[in-house]
Amino acid sequence: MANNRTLTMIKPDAIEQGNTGAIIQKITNSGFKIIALKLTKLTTEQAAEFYGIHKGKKFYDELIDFMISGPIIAAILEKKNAVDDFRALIGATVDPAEGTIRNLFASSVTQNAVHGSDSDENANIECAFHFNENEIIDY
Ligand code: DGI
Repeated sequence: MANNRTLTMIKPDAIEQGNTGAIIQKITNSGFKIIALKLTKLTTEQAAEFYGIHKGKKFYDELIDFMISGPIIAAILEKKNAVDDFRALIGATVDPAEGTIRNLFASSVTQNAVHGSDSDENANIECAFHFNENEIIDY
């Protein structure tokens, strides 16, 4: 059965450019319920753990430098079929479709405004990475 939770991060570029409100509005208007939310700043170690799968790739250093360059907003979103529906809302890593959050707000392939979990398994891991159970609100 598909998970009903996904993890998003509003990335440093989007916060710096003042796009946080517009992005959250698109997320909630698309039927996602925010059940956990925090402003935080990743350490190098945290960014390296979160993106460990990409270690060694040519874009890795740029990715880590970017993700620690300013604060991020992490959130857990709830919706039926959350992972796939949120990936559709944010758009692809490269050439995101017209009207998607990345199409509207990304500055480059790396500086792409938002993260969305890519599988139910990773959603569970990433939600636990950013939030304790007592930070998740049932309402
Ligand atoms: O799940 P995504 O965020 O869409 O993509 P991912 O998990 O494969 O990669 C994590 C981030 O790394 C992605 O949001 C942007 C960056 N990235 C991925 N592939 C490339 C890349 N950056 C550059 N410059 N070139 C890439 O091919």
